[in-house]
Amino acid sequence: MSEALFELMKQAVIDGDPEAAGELSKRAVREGINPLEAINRGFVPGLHLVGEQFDQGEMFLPDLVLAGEAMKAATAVLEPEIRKSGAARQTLGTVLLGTVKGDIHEIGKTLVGTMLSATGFEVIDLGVDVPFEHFAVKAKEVGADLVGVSALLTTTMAGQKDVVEALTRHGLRPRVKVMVGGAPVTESWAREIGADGYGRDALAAVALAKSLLGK
Ligand code: B1M
Repeated sequence: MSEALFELMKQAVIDGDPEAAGELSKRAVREGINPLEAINRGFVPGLHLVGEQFDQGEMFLPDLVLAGEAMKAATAVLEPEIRKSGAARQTLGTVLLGTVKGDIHEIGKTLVGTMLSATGFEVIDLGVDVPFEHFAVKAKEVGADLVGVSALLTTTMAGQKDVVEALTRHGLRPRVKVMVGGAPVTESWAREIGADGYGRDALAAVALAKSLLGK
């Protein structure tokens, strides 16, 4: 039953159809399907397929844009449901989150933020294309415990290192922890740039944030 719905969700992203993606998300909510599962098993496989076809020159930038719009229409319905389901209400810590300079991919970063806030972290999302220094200035201003830096492009990953360095220059390390993530990012990259950890996906990011802050 859910499998058929997940297949329609995947297709809505491939078709770049925000209206269908939104409607299917509402249907998932009505049918009591776990919203994170709808994202991960329904919509994300569609994005992966679009990404692969774009890579192979079988789909083009407008397809990527529309697939992104469809995904955003889905998360606009599903992320508030994830937040509602958050059981923990005490603050586990303050997380500053953003996508690094030069990179405008926001879907994965926003999902990580939603999961963190549903778990009980206070999340301040700086958005996308965030200058390195801004992470440090803001971290100081809000008293962040953890800075999360997302990068989706091999060309912008290097910016995660710049953020670690900016935090060091501002005297915030090692007190303020750094978590990195995004499709091209790996555990060894995190180690190489002096970050405290790498989150493979939104669930792993929550587990990592908890362990880094000793929760
Ligand atoms: Co872009 N894009 N894109 N794109 N795009 C990729 C990333 C790409 C892999 C597609 C491909 O070629 N196969 C490729 C990168 C290649 C590379 O660098 N090796 C690519 C490219 C090339 C580009 C452009 C350069 C295209 C162009 O202009 N010629 C351009 C760059 C723009 C820029 O940033 N400067 C571009 C633009 C775009 C759109 C704007 C059209 C759109 C984004 C829309 C938006 O975000 N509002 C877009 C999209 C949609 C994609 C794909 C198809 C999907 C990304 C996504 O949302 N995934 C992507 C292909 C792919 O990833 N398979 C692709 C779903 C999301 C839930 O997963 O973001 O991986 P993800 O996040 C996961 C984990 O990575 C992790 O948890 C999340 C949830 O599980 N995670 C973290 C993420 N951040 C984390 C942070 C953490 C911890 C975990 O801690 C802080």
